[in-house]
Amino acid sequence: MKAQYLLAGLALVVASSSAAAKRVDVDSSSASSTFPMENNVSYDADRTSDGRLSTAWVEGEEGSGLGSWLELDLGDEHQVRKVKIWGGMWYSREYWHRSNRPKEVELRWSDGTNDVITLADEMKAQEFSFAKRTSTVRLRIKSVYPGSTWLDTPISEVQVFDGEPQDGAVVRSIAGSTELAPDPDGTYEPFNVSDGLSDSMWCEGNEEGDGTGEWLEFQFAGQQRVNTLRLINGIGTGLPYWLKGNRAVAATLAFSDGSTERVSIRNTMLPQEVTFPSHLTSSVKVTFDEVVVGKEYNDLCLSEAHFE
Ligand SMILES: [Ca+2]
Ligand SMILES: [Ca+2]
Repeated sequence: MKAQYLLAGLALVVASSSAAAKRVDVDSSSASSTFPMENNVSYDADRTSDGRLSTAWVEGEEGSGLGSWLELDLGDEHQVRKVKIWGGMWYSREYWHRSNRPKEVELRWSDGTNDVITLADEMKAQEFSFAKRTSTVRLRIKSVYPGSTWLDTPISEVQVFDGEPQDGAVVRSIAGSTELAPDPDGTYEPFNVSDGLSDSMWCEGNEEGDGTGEWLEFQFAGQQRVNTLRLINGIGTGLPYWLKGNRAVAATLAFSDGSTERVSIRNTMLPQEVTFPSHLTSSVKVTFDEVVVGKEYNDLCLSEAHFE
């Protein structure tokens, strides 16, 4: 949140890569080893399914931890279609470069078969498609891209999807009126409101103003009936950051038939549900009409937004 640039005047579109797929809740996680807790920061296996990029599992072996594994227990068997991985230490761009990043990873399924994937050495979420019936997903590190400072290999987050229809409206793309330029902490693109992570966010990048009048437009895969917007208002990283950014307290929802609804949004960091009369629509444009100004960054941010 250091530099502010207006990236584009009107619309920045980031397309969703996925068809309808439902995220599977991880029941429990385990690992071959874990880096010991330091300064009250845990590197346990369950940090890879806590919905936060700023936390990670780190193996606790000597050296690069080749052969170390992380296992996600899905509880029941699922038809797994996709695994999405945030490899390396996503706490910040600097830490990502200083730590190892996994390169080749063997995915072992509960029937004992496995697939080997190769991650690119890029700080972006990477998705891999499968058609596998399994109750567990074990990720075993076979090779790494070496970090510039630390030898250990972290994985920050893993999401598993099955073939069931997802809850809520299937989003094809999200456009924003403006977007804050990437900085050492990451990107602020519109699609960050749709990734299931509380500490990734869209922030408007208009140097003028507090975010009033800025908008996000959600394009759905066909017509969807919606009456609820689930959201995390502001910077969801944690209370100190949340207090620094601007939050929305009122918005106008415009639907594809031209009708609109005005809604109030609570000024809270907790996940909230905004309800409105039901509409059948192929898109919703959310224009933020009123904001509360934070203590430091004069930018409106939204961490999650899902229509149902
Ligand atoms: Ca995490
Ligand atoms: Ca997010």
